[in-house]
Amino acid sequence: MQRTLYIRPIGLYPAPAEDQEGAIWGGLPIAGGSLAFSALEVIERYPGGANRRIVGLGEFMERDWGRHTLAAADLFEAFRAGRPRLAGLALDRPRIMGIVNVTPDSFSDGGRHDSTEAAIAHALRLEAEGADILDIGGESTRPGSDAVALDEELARVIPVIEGLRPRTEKLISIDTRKAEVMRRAAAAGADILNDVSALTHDPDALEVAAETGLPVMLMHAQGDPKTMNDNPVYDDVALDVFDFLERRIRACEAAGIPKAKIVADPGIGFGKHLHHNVAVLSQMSLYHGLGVPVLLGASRKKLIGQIANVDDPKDRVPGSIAAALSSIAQGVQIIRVHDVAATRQAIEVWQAAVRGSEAPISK
Ligand code: 7PJ
Repeated sequence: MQRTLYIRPIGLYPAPAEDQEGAIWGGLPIAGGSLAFSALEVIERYPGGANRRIVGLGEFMERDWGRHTLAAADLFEAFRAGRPRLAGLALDRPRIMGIVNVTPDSFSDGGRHDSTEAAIAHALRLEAEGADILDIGGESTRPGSDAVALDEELARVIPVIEGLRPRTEKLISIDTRKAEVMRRAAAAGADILNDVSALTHDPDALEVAAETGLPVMLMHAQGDPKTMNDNPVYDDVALDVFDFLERRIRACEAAGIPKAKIVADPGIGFGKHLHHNVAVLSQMSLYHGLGVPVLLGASRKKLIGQIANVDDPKDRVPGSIAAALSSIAQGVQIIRVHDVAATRQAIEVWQAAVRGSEAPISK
């Protein structure tokens, strides 16, 4: 089935407390969060293109949407509905996922034990800086990178999860495309499975993920990391990504993973040119129509360097924060970052400024 109607909430502003009950005409809280939307971009897709127009919330509610009536009602309900907790974590405010890379190039070259200890120490530092989720990854999936063998990936990440588990109550996610790594990470105490292939890379991943009973983060990518940015092609990137994620959510549900345990991520930098990345970034609120929490991972990525002309990823922190804040302003619930302290500071000040209240979002 090819979707022909898409809706993107726009005009988001802090929801006044009394609006949370549903003052329809003035604006609706998005996904039960702290931002309300007052207008919608209605996108009608046809072969080879799409019409986009903006309608106020009142007009949207009153209008007869004809053959789109069911789709419009479904999408609207997806925007409106609150999101259940994810592995116990409330998603009514922005959450930070801190990146812990356990790859040989990322930590000391003093051998396996040293790199395990360094990764654990790094994760605990990110926790102290305010991360809500610690994302452990042993396979670099950066553009152009080679695949990592199963034994090597297990040897990198399992000792880190085992060592970290008794030392933190924060959520631990495992960033992997391999079913066996998922299984072993779950046994070692991981709380969430994060797969940049949306459980498509490993033929066993869907079944194994369902067996673990853990929540899954499904990311869109076009192609394999090695070659994905050579020649990505889309009809309309933001909508194609929506369709892919919708299909993968359905596949998960069919395999026994309920929607309440799914997070969707449009996959910035994965099989996307700069213009694709900015098209997705500028339309992040579209993905709330999937009816699940939305995740952004743009931290230090190439698009930041391309936009602002910054070569060294370590120098891309300010641009990464700008991307994070623009997504949070579109109601995105989880931001995956390297620089937790800086991102957290930015989010707290941004929130105080938009809400006119200095109460921290923390805890
Ligand atoms: C992402 C990821 C992302 C999710 C990586 C890097 C490349 N997982 N794993 N989303 N990126 N969910 O961090 O630059 O964007 S690895």
